[in-house]
Amino acid sequence: MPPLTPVDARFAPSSGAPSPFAPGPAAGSPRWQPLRRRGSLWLALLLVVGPVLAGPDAVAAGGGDLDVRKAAPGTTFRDCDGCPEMVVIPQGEFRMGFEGGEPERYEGPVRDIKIGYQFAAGRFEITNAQYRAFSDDTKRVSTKGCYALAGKVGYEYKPMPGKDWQDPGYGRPIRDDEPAACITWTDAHDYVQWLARKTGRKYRLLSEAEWEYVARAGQPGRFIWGDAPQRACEQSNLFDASAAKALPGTDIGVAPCDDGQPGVAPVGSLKPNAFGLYDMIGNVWEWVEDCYTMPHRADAPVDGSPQVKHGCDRRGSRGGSWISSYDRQRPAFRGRDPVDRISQIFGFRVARD
Ligand SMILES: [Ca+2]
Repeated sequence: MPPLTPVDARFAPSSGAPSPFAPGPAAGSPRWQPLRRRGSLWLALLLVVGPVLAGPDAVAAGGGDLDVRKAAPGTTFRDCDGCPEMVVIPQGEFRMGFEGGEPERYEGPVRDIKIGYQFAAGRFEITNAQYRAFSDDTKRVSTKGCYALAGKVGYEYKPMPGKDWQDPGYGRPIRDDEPAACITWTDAHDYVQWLARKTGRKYRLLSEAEWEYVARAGQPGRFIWGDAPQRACEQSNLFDASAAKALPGTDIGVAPCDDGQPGVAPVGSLKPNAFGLYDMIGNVWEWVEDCYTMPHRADAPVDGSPQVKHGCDRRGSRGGSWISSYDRQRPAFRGRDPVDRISQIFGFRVARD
C-alpha cells in the first residue's frame, strides 16, 4: 500500500486529463422524497422556515428527556450546558452517491437509501470548547504530529512535530468557537462515547448515509448549491477567492466565489441548510462511523445504518474543508483514512438517537 496522506494531499490538479466527473445519472434526482406525507410537510416547512428557526439567536430548548424519534423535526435542543446543540432530523429517503469520482475514488453505485427513523444531528461541527471539556474530563493525552500546512506559500501538507488539536498549526491561538481539528477517528469516537456516558443519551457519529442525507437536505445533484456555483460560498467555507489570496501558490481548485473566510472559520459563520445545519460542506472534514469500501458493497446497509463489517482499517470522512479542492466539496465525495490519521482539516459532528 502506498503511503497514506490526508485526503487533500492526494488531490492532483487537472493536467489536461479528462474530468473525473464524466456525466452520469444524477445522484439525488427527483426521487428524493420523505417517506410519508407527514414527512413531506415537515420538509416543506423546514425548507421555508428552517434557516429562520436556526438563526444564531434561536437558543436550543428541551434536551434531557427529549425523544428525538417523536419530537417535531427542526426542534433544537442541548442535553447539558456545554453539550453540542442538536437538531431533530425527519425520516426520509434519497439517492446516495454519484456515478463518477476521482480515479480510485468511485462514488457509486448510486443507491436508494430509506431512513425510516428520526434522529438528531449536531447543528454545528464540534468546537474546540466542546472538545476541551472532553479532553479535560478524561485527562486525555493528545496525539501530536498533526498533518498541517507546512508554509504560507504553496500547498504542502506534512506531519508537523508538536501540532495537535490545541495548536493545529494556524500560526495563531485557536478560538473556542472554531471546529476542533487535528482530530482522529478514534478521538471522535471516544468523544461521542464520553458524551453518551455524561448525558445518558445515545450519542454517536453519523453514518455515511445519514451524513449525506442531512448534507443534501433535499438537494439532488453534484453540489448542494445546484447549478449556481456563484452561490457555493453562501453556506460553505471553501477554498475560495479569499483563501487563494491568503495562500498564494496553492494550486488546488478554487471555488468561484468569496466566502470571506481565508482559513478555518468559527462554526456557523455562514448560512444554515434547509435542515438548519451549518458547515456541512467546507470548514473541516467530518469523520463518520462507516468503514470504507469502494465501491459500496452490494450487501451494504441501505436503511441509514453504517457499514462496519468491511474495510475497517479506514473510516469515512465527509464534506471537504476550507482548503479542499472545489471538486471535492460535494455531498457524495468520500474521504477515507486510517483511524489514527491526524490532520489539520479533520474534525467531526455528532448524532443522537
Ligand atoms: Ca474560505
